[in-house]
Amino acid sequence: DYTPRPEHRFSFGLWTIGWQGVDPFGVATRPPMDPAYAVEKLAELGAYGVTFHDDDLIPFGSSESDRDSRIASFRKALDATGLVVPMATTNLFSHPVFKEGALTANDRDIRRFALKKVLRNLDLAAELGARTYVLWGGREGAESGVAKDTRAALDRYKESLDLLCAYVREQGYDIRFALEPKPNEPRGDIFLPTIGHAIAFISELEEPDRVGLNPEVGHEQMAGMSVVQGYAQALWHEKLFHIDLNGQNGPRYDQDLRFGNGDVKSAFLLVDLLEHGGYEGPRHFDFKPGRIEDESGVWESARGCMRNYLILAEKARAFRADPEVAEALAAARVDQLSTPTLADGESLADLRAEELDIDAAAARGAGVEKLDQLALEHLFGTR
Ligand code: GLT
Ligand code: MN
Ligand code: MN
Ligand code: MN
Repeated sequence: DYTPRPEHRFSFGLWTIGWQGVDPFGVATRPPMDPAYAVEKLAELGAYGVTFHDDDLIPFGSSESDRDSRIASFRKALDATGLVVPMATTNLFSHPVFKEGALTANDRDIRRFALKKVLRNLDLAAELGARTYVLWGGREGAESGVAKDTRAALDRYKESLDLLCAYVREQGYDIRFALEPKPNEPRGDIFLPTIGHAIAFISELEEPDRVGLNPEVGHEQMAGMSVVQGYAQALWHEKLFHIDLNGQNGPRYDQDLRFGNGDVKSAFLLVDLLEHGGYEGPRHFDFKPGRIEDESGVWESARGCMRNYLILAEKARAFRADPEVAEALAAARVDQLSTPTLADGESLADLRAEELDIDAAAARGAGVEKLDQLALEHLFGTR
């Protein structure tokens, strides 16, 4: 049975199910959704968590009293349903003030305002118990390289992260930051475009342990990257703090499809990695219910994200438990890769003294086709 339950730790952004369908060519196709209502519906569907941008909860420019009552209504829904807030983030991209950038805007006063906006929502995130704070730099980038000094922008990005890390430490908040890479859209070229760029950037920070990643499936695929290798490398660096699951069909605009739609095989291998590779965070969905749907389609697609995850998790388990798969894995020598190239106590001299039968080694087949076919058949449901 593929019924989502809180112990599966599925979470959704308020901006996902609440997306009204505004795109670059058309206006909203759905009415706004009250955050408290969204919380109730998500709990009903079996999710355990909800995440938000400051502006999802408190529209930009709200008065103090409006802010308080909106937070109170959200809290009330959380308390009533038991839903938690594992992650929060800042909207540093919608308002026109951020059109040229936020933490890396050329204008210093705008950078200071952006940082202040993050600080304010960070306090709320801590109050609501969030352990991860995401930074997606949607407007951090350029269309024309001529008007943006990339090295100075990275200095300012680092400065912001260093200040935020110090703030969190001084406040004693149990929060880590997660950078979300994306190659482009809305900017022509966004800074920290891939998992690899972001990991390299983190190593330059003052408190690198406090900063990791929130990679999104579709964003890596927009860049033509293997999302499975990307997530695996993030895990290897112990940087997979949080994830954005969704679907995408190759390099094109950011589709944010329901998880499972798009590249199904990658979704299968990704779930296998998450379930068996040591990822312990929430299974968070960042998708957009089709603009062509009404509210019932919104909940259908949210349910679909979770069901597809559970179905793929079961398929991954069955794949690994299949004796023929075990045989094919052995034939493909997959386990050999985990054996160090030089054994304990050996030296390079031992390796140099060895003679490889080059012709025999070159003639060996890899055995991958058989294994891959078994994987597909598990996926297709014929095994
Ligand atoms: C925005 C973006 C997402 C990010 C969110 C976090 S907001 O919808 O397209 O990929 O994860 O700021
Ligand atoms: Mn996306
Ligand atoms: Mn998005
Ligand atoms: Mn995302």
